[in-house]
Amino acid sequence: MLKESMDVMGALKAVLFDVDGTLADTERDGHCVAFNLAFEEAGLDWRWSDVLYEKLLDVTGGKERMHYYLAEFNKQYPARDDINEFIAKLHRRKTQIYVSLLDEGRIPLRPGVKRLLEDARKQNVRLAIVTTTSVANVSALLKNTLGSESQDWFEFVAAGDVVAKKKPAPDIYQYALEKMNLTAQDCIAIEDSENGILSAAGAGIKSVITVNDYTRNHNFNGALIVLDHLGEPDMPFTVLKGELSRDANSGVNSHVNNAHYVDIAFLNALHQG
Ligand code: XBP
Ligand code: MG
Repeated sequence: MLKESMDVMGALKAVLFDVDGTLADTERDGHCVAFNLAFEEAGLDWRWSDVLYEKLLDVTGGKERMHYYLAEFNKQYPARDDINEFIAKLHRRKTQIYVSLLDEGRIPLRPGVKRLLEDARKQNVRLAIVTTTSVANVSALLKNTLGSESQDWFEFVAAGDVVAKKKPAPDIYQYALEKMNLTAQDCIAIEDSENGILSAAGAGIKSVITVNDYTRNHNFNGALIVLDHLGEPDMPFTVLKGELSRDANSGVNSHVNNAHYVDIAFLNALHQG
C-alpha cells in the first residue's frame, strides 16, 4: 500500500510558502498599519479599520486593494484622471513604511515556521516563496526574522507584479513551477487564505492551511489539512479541518496521526496519503 502510493505520487520535492498571513501576521501588524500611515501622510482621510481590512483582503495586491476600496467602500472620493499613478505612488510609500516597520523588528514569524524551514533544508526539500506582495517586502521580512542569509534558503521567490493576475488566479504558482522545473505533484503549498488555496489548487498544487484571525472562516475545501498554526514540540497545533486517521493502520498516516507539529515527515505523509 505504502509503496504503491509512493510510486504514484513520488516523494515530496518542494514546499512553496505563501508569505502574508502564513510566515507572519504581516497583514494585521504590517500592511494594514502601513496603508493607514501612508494615507495619513498623504493628507487623505482614508482609514482602514481591522473590520474593513478583513473585507479588503478579498482582493490581493496592495494597489488592487486600494482600487477596490475606492470602488466599493469610498465611492464619494472624487474621480481623478491620474488615479493609477496616484495609487502607484501611495503604494510605493506604503512599501517604504512597511519595510521600516519590519526593520523595527516588530513582526515575528508564526509558530513552527523557522523549525519547518530548517527541517526542509536538512532533508534537502526545495523551498520557494509564492506571494502577491513584492520582493522588497519578502526580503525585509526574511532579513529581520531569520537573518540576511535566509534569503538563500529559498531557491526561488515568485512575487508581486511578475504575473498579470494575482491570487486567486493560478498564475503565480504556475510561474514558480515553471521556473523551478517542478510538477504540481512534486509540491505542497503552505497557505493561509481562500485566495491562496484557490491559486495553488488552480495550478494543481495541494495546500496545508494555517489560519489566522482574518481567514479562520474562509472556505478551505480541498485542503490537505487546516491547522491553527504549524505547531512546535511544546505548542501543539489544533486540527480545524482534515482527517488525521484516514487509515490508522497505514505506515503512511501513523506519523500524521501522532503529530503535534508540522515537519517534513508530516508533509510527506500527507503528500503520500
Ligand atoms: C498578500 C497580499 C498582499 C499584501 C500587501 O496575499 O494580498 O497584497 O496584503 O502587499 P498573499 P503589497 O498572502 O496571498 O500573497 O501591498 O506589497 O501588494
Ligand atoms: Mg497569505
